[in-house]
Parts: sequence; structure tokens; C-alpha cells
Amino acid sequence: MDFLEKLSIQPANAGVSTGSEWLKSKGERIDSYSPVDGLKTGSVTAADEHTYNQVIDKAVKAFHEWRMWPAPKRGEVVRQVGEALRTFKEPLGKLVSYEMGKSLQEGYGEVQEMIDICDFAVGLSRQLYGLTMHSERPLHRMYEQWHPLGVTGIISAFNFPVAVWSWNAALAWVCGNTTVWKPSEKTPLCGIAVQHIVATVFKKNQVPEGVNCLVQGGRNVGEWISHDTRIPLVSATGSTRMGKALNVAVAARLGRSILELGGNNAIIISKDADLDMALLGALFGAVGTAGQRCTTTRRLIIHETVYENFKQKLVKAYGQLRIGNPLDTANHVGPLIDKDAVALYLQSIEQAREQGARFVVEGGVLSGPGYESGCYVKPCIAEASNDFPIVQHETFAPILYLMQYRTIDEAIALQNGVPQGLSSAIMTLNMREAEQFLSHAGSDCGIANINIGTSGAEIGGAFGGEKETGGGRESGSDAWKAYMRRQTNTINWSTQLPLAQGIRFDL
Ligand code: UN1
Repeated sequence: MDFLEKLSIQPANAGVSTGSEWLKSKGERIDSYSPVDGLKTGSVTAADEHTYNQVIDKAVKAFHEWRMWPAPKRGEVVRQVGEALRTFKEPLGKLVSYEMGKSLQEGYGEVQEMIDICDFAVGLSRQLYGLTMHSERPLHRMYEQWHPLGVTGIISAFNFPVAVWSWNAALAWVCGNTTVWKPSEKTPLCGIAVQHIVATVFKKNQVPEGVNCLVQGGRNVGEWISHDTRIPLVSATGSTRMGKALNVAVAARLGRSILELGGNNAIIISKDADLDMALLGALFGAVGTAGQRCTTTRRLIIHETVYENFKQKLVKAYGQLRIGNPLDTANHVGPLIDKDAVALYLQSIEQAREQGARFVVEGGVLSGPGYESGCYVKPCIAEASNDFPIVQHETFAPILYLMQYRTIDEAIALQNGVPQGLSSAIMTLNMREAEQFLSHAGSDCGIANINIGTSGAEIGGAFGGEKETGGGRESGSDAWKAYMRRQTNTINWSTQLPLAQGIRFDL
């Protein structure tokens, strides 16, 4: 595994860093097992309270320096981080694939998202625009400025072990913030690799120690971050359960959070759809990343007149899927992250059956040569009703539910009829349906697509969703504003002091 060497990963790694420096911690050891072959890849030492506090103090101190760098200078450093990622795309993509279990192409794709967000952030560093306003008072000027906020906590999930961090970090840095990252304890080595890559660039540019911090650990470290008043913004990706707890803790201290939580994404397949296109979109959306994206397609809402035909096509396509080692590019579907995820998958299939679902493609765990890790499962399809509790719930596995509709209103109501609101799509060539779906009376999700599946969003748009998805937006568009504080300035260049609203206060 030469990629580990290329990424400076040791069998045992310190897990707490302020940039180039690594701190000795008495925290627990976290072992990383690959779901690809079940083997132990390495370990990291989690942060203990003492090293955690040292890191946050350093991040606060570094903020005071970093915020004084002109934003385009910060952007230049981020440009170089993008360049370094280009150099390391191959080994880092492989590590993502091996540690997390997604296909090699998707591993590379994830590193590409990191590169893309760096490019985006470089341009952004010259475009942190505020508005100017006309004052109601004579010889006065009003405008707003966006100032850096402070330390940004980033809590990321195993399924996008590096890209989601980069969406946050690249933006936070050009905005003048420092970052403290807690990667998922299921993919700790990805965090180590990225830390090394960024450290080289930061060192060369004399970026203060503390701008890019890493604190490995489990839930307790996440809790320290969410309660920590030194961290004005916490950006967290993960389950709705985690997000609800974190949100309460951050809100209780009136901090800010960006939440990117669960999805329960559907594609509506209209009678006017290009069915071949719909098939591809549904297939990648449902089985890509073994159903472990927040944007994974979990429900297909199919028009009754094309239902049987589409179902047959889908069943046939599932029959052709190759499940196996994700580093082998001939395979379509890799493993789930670990055995706990496999247990949840099996339990969900059981619950679906009990609640009345009818499986048209059966699930199951694969065994035998190549499947020794016990994490490879069969993507499955069930006909179900939208109101089954299991259908209302996000199961992070390749289980796809099919349902029928008659009218477009009914289809949209089904699509919206879940607690989550991340991604949605309609496959149709009918312009009226498409526009209705995108209208204020259409999809209630943060992402709504026409003739594209639910997953695979580009970094240029704001990424995130409504309802139990948490409401946060990351990545493109003006998502950067969440990482800054807005200040309204009024300047009087007259010789008088006129008051607003025409108030007179003469002596
Ligand atoms: C996630 O699953 O947390 O749209 C992020 C997509 C990817 C990002 C998914 N660009 O599927």
C-alpha cells in the first residue's frame, strides 16, 4: 500500500495537531479498519482534554494574526493547497477509497471536489463583497463589511471523509478564520493525510501555527467543540440525531452552527420522462457509494403508467451490478463502512418487510473470497408506502423504495412528505411539471434537480437542505457569508449631526 507511505501515514499516528506540530495526547487509541478487506490500516491517538484546550488556544491566537493577512493573500495560500492536492490526488483518492470503501473513481472525485473548492475560494478571496446603501441623512455614507469570525469547528462524517472538510476549511480560511477539524472516528487516517498535505503548504508560506488544526476523537471531542465559547461557528455533517444535540449545545451559548444532516431523497419519474436517462440517474443515485451519501436516492416516485416498465428495467440493471473491492474499477458497488452499518441495513430490511414492503430485488450480506470484511451487501429494492416508518427514516445503505403516483400534485406531496429536505429530482420532459416542481409550491428541499439524479452536486452551488437536514449551506454561491460577521457602517462627512428618522435633539 504505497499510498500510505506517500501520504506520510505511520502504523501509529498522533492525532492532535496545530498545523505542522503534533501534540502528545493521553487520549484513547482509534484503530482504523478498512471495510474493503477488514484489515487494520493504522491507528491514531485521540485528543484528551488538555491537548484539546491547547489546540483551541492556539487557534484563537492564530486567528488574531491570520485575520490581518489581506484576503487575497490568504487566497494565494489556498491556491497552493489546491495545487498540492492535485499532486496528491492519486494516493489521497486511494486512501479515501480504501479507508471508507467508496469506489476508486469516487475517491478521486472527492479529491477533485477539494481541488475545485480551493479554486472557488481563491476567486472568492477577492469577492467578499458587502453592499453600499444610500443614507437618509445628507453628506452621510452607509455600507457594510464582512469581517472574519474566529475559530471554525468542523465535524465531518465518514462518507465524505475529506471533501466536506475542504468545503468548510477553504472558505473559512479565505474569510480569515482558523479551523479545528474533528474527522469521523471511522476515517481518521484521511484526516492525518490531509493535515500533512496542508502543513507543507502552510509552512512554506509562513502561515501561523494554529490556522489549520486537527483534533481526532469520538463523540466527546464533538461535545467539547459544541460547548466551547472560543468557537463561534461549528459546521457539522452527520446524522439528524447528532445534529439536534449539537444544535442545542451551540444555540445555548448563542453560537452559530451550519448543519448538514440526513436526507431522504426522492426522484419523481414522470410518464414524460426519458426512461433510459431516468434509469441511469436512479441507479447511480441509489447504489453509488453503496447508498452512503446524504444525497443518495432512497425513494422513486413513479407514474403509474410507466411503473411496471420502469421497475422491470431497474430490476434488470440491479442484476448486472458488480459488487466487490472498490479499488477494482470494474466494480460498481463497494462495502458499507463497517459491520454496525451492515447490522443496521439488515435490521432495516426486516423492519421494511414487517411494515409491509415487498422486495423485488432481495438484499443480503455477501460472503466468500473477496468479501472477508463482512461489509459487502446487496443493493435491494422494495415496493413500499411513503408512510411506513422505515421509509420516513434515513437508512445509510443501498435500500431503494418504489411507490406510484397518479397526479403531479400527488407526486410532489409524496416527495415532500418526509421529515428530511436535502435533495430531490424529477425526470420529465414536460415543462409544466418541471416548473411546478421547482416553484415555491414544488419541492421543499435545498436541492431540486430536473433530469439529473439527487446526488453528485457541484461545489459551485450552495449545498444543504431544509427541515431535519438542518438548514445549513456549505460550499458555493454565497455560503461564505455564514463564516463571517457582518458590520454596518455609517459615516458622517458633514459638519452637522443630523439624527436618523428626523429626530431633533437640540439644546
Ligand atoms: C454528503 O453525502 O455528505 O452531492 C455530501 C453529492 C456530493 C456531496 C455529498 N457532492 O452527492
